Amino acid sequence: MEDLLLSLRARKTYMLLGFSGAGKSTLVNRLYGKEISKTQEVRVGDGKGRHTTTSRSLHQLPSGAILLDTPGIRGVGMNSSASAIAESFSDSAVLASHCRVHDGSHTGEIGCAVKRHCNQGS
Ligand SMILES: Nc1nc2c(ncn2[C@@H]2O[C@H](COP(=O)(O)OP(=O)(O)O)[C@@H](O)[C@H]2O)c(=O)[nH]1
Ligand SMILES: [Mg+2]
Ligand SMILES: [Zn+2]
Repeated sequence: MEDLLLSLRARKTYMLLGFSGAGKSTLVNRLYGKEISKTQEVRVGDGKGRHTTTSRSLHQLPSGAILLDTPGIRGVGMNSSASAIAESFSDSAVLASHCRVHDGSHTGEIGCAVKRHCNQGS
């Protein structure tokens, strides 16, 4: 815990990511030195977390480092709206507007600007 605390720099924000019940909020509390984020026993039966943390929350440690506690993830999917995806990946959306095929899959069409950019590795 001491090594972890020392590695967290003031004015930097660190995000805790992990499955529900992994111990993210417990870690926030330990680092802070008191109970500032609610934790919850994992469910008896399947041992999964209960999603006690339902929203993201920012906690500033006495050292000035900032922790972002998040609700656990049970899975990751692309279930947001098309506009939300376009917003999140706006760089790709701009590139896609330069593709020769306008409603392509960007997986290998001739003249695909997205693919070209990815292949450049930048
Ligand atoms: N055995 C063990 N239990 C832990 C550890 N860290 C957290 N827990 C327990 O795991 C449960 C879920 O912790 P919580 O911090 O709420 O998980 P979160 O959903 O990732 O925020 C609680 O009952 C904690 O007391 C750990 O390092 N070891
Ligand atoms: Mg939590
Ligand atoms: Zn394309």
